[in-house]
Amino acid sequence: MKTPRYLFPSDYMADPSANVFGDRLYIYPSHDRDSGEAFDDDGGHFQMKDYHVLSLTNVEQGEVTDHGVVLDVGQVPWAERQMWDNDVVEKDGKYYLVFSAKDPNGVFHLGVAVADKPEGPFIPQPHPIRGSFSIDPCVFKDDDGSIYCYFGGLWGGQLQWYTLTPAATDNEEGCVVMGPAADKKTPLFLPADAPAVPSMVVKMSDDVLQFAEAPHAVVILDETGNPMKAGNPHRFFEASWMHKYRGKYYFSYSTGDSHMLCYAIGDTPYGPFRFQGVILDPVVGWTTHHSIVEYKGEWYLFYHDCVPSNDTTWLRSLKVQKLYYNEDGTIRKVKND
Ligand code: FUB
Repeated sequence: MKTPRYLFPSDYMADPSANVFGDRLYIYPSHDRDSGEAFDDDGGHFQMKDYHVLSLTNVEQGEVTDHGVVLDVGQVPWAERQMWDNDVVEKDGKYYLVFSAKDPNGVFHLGVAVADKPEGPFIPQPHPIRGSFSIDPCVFKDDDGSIYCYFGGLWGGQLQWYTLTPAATDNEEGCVVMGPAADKKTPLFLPADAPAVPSMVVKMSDDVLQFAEAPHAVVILDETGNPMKAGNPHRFFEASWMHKYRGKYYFSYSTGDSHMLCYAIGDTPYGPFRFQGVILDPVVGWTTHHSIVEYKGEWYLFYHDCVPSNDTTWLRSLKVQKLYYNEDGTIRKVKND
């Protein structure tokens, strides 16, 4: 595969979460549409209403099956709008789609919908996950069967509304989230030397419907071994993804307003994670968002860009390119051309 492949030219989709179930590779994307909402820093132009599931057996060429609408916002009792990123995990033959959407008060939460098959249809729970907030869930199943959810996104993703216990920011074991800041006035731009707002990680309950604990901060250590600062262009912004390679935990993410995909490596699902580098340079379009998965012995980066929509930032197209590791386990930067 010398050049990236556009996976689904017939529709605009984004934020691909790729997972292998059985012998097929399934993609759980956001379904972009032109709602007429103007561009703003809160992502008000991303007014998605439903989810499709795509699947394939050959990443590099051949058919991509569209399984159609598998969940619509109108079916979700607690959600009103903006069906953003989602991901799916399997447990005991059931498939759990964890997704982000806004409630009627304009607050993002995470919800769960359950199916008997990876291609759905997914039946939503009546309420969001208790204590959930923000966006961009990635559900990761570890080798011992434990399931973790990584989530969070800045600005329109509202993560900056939630405050951490002071002890937590310098505690490598993570922290407890205190709940929404009362005034929701946390500035979008923190002082450069303030601690970066971290992604969150939380173990899921045995039934995969709730958090089993309070979320912890995903601490990313910079090149000096200290937690990343808010002014670092490689700091976390959104689009958490977790994968495992040779027994190590690879936390990858978007840097948002500096438009890169970066990664950091840790020894446990909770981290801390040491920053390693850039996986993908900025693409056409404001957002960048991805997943990394092994399929049939090859590793792939699934992502999106806005080339087909002539840089219309809310109309994104799914792409895939091969991903390679160096001998020391670091990832080679992926070429987007
Ligand atoms: O698709 C809406 C939002 O755009 C996602 O939640 C972010 O990660 C960004 O890709």
